[in-house]
Amino acid sequence: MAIQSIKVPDIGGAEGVEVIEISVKVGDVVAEGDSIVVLETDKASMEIPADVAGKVVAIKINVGDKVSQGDLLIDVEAEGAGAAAEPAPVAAPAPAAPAPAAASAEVAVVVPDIGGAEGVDVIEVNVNVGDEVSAGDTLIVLETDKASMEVPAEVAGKVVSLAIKVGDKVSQGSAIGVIATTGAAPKADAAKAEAPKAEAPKPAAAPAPVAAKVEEIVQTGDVYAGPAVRKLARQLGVDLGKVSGTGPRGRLLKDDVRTYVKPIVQAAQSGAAVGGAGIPRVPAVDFAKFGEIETVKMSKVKKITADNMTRNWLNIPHVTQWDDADITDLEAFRNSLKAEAEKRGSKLTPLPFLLKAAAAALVAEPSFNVSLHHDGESIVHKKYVHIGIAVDTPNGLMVPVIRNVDKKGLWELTDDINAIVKKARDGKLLPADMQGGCFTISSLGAAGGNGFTPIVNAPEVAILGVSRAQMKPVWNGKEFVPRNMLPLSLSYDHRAINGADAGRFFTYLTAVVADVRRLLL
Ligand code: CAO
Repeated sequence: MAIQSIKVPDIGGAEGVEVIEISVKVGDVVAEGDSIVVLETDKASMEIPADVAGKVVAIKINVGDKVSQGDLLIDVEAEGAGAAAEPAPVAAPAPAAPAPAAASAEVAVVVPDIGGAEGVDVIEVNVNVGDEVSAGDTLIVLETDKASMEVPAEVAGKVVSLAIKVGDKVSQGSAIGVIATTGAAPKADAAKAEAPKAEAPKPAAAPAPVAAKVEEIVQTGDVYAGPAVRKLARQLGVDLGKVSGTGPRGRLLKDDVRTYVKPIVQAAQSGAAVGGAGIPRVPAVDFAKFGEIETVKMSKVKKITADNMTRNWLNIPHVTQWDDADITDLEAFRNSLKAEAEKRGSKLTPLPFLLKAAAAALVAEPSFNVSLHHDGESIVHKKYVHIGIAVDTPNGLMVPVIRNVDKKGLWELTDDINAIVKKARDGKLLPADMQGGCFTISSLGAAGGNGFTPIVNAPEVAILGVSRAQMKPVWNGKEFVPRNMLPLSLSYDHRAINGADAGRFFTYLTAVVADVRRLLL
């Protein structure tokens, strides 16, 4: 049998990236290219595909683990290997030297009798592969509508694989994982214990499972939560009455407590004036009282965007200025390039023109190409011009960054935009694709609207909002003439930028948009 390990591939240098999903179980057969694990950073999620086909024999990570390039993910028995003719291998080959004193055995751990409940949610996995556990330690926590159940380890030893993850539904007998015992073998027969198979042993080889510890989920006042959640809240000093529940029927989950606590801790650590924590929460409302509803889980990207927006809105003193840029001539130029764009196999929208104009304005007004240093005492001036573009994707809003915009032509920028937007919409952006921006453009032009207040994307200090261009009557000193006017809104961080700088930057930018020949000056 050829066991091959699948490891974390090159993920663009990202370190300590969170495992948010394990898409396979022990026993699954995967084809090359099948997604096995999903990793997620603050900015992107990445599906890691199997680079070898075969049967999954061990899972080396857990949801919530942090991994980097080269870390082990799963072991597979490669396809075509393990033919019947091959002898069954043993975990430890017969040693030439005297056998070690302690016998070891691998024990399959299964869900014990849980009172006949079926398809019960796994709400916690309390151990990782490689952990040493003592008999009685809680391995997993299950929760039904009525009760939560802690499933303890029946033997002491090392967790060698896990066949379960948070969110799985299990019933009595479902596999939890495998524990390699050391010292005295468990109740299973000794012969088996001395020559255990490397594969997960049959549940029958395991000792009788111990009973789950069952505790009722109780409703006290407005709080609907299980004991594990109450215990966590007690440990953290959280008043559960202030936490919104996202579980079935509004049940409070551990993640709800963590989501509540995280911004308070972050604000305290950053020394910021308790960023939003002092603001009363919006009270929970039972919308079902008023009519039919459907509650849908937010994607991780959406949750992160919500956190970032709140953080940026509360921490940055925003000022927004509005202006209309005359794009009549720009549009004429763009239309004259349409055939050429088609020949190149691309489409030329106003966006690359806006990127060029913003880059020129950042060079002309370097007070915009800065970030506030986290020491609160200095300003970082950037000598490069990288600009982020807000992209609407099925997962939520992503802001990939186009590099060296000041040095690129319209066609190169068009190609860069097309490539990065596709990557964003395919969910393939790497953290590095979204880092290093100096400024952001958020274009809602195609969607419509006269104007909006974009939120600064910290640590950048300014962002340009683009609304829908429209023909408008414009006074030219003698008469009203029809001109194609593009509404722009510029939000900036008033700690870094003063109004006079902003006025100059905006005037420069709109002048370039109105007459792109200025880019040559
Ligand atoms: N006014 C009128 N029409 C506009 C326009 C504007 N300001 N901007 C673009 N258009 C037109 C384009 O020219 C194109 O029309 P044609 O096909 O006739 O040429 C059409 O609208 C569609 O453009 P597009 O959206 O495909 O391409 P884009 O380059 O303008 O934008 C992208 C690309 C990725 C920025 C955009 O698709 C997107 O995702 N925008 C959403 C950003 C967002 O959600 N921001 C909110 C952030 S909250 O602060």
